[in-house]
Amino acid sequence: MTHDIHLIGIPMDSGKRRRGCLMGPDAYRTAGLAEALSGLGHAVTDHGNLAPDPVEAAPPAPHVHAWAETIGWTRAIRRAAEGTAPAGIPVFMGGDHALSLGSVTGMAAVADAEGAPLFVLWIDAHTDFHTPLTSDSGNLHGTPMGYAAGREGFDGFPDLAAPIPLERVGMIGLRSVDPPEREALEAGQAWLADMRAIDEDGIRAPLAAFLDRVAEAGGRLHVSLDVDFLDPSVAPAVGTTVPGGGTVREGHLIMEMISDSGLLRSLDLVELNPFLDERGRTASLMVDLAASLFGRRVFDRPTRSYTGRTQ
Ligand code: EXY
Ligand code: MN
Ligand code: MN
Ligand code: MN
Repeated sequence: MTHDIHLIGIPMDSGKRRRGCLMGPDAYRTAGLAEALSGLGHAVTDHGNLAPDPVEAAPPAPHVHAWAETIGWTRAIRRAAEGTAPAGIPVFMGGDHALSLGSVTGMAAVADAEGAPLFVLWIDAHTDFHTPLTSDSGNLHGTPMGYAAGREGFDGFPDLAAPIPLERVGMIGLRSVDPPEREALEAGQAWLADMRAIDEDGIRAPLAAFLDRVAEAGGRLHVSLDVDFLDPSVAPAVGTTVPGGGTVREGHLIMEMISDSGLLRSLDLVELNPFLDERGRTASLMVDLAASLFGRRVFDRPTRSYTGRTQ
């Protein structure tokens, strides 16, 4: 199946203090993302790069970094999501993970209008479930899922038409979760697969159960892929590396299973910092993973239903 894919460049660096993600969109272009996807038969449109809306706003606490700039980005990204998603599958090329403040909430509004509940698969070492007031770092790239799920503390950000309930959130690759995030998540219904779960059960069985939940609900899936899901040995170009991450093959299996499910609605590619890369190897790996998500295969496999049986 081919899609109309809309590449949206988001050179956003306001989610943290270390700079470099602003070069991300052009790194994906240089690594051939559009060509990889059009080579699979998809119609690919590159919409160029967004810029943040001008915003004046005081942060809720002095340690919170780039509050007004991040609100400005969130508004612009939501508009872009709502403007392009009806025509196909948006790919939000980051830029840091604070871009999901706009992409996830924009896609939730689009999915609401389409009558298909949006689920989110957060592929990340981190849960990014802080609020500005629970975050010690004050880096807003650690908060997008907190905002999208409707947590308090984001006054000044766009109102949420539809917060995403935790039973519609899956997180995989977790291995660096702060106490306030763990307390807030442990009580809820999110599907959480930390690296211990992957060590013990692999990718397939747990992910199939989550995809089954999406399919049974008639939902659609927003995939948010953070470079730091991957082990730093294979993906060094990210500012928040955490040892003990996913392998290249685990990354591809996740992408191929989502692709086989037919549930994909939108994609974030986030936290790539080309300044930290080695001859573009991380950018190229992210492009390869996106190609698996959009149908690249070695051989076609028998389609598996997500009740775990092979047809
Ligand atoms: N939880 C830590 C913080 O809030 O500062 C680290 C967050 C890293 C966020 C990156 C995007 O995944
Ligand atoms: Mn900054
Ligand atoms: Mn993240
Ligand atoms: Mn992360």
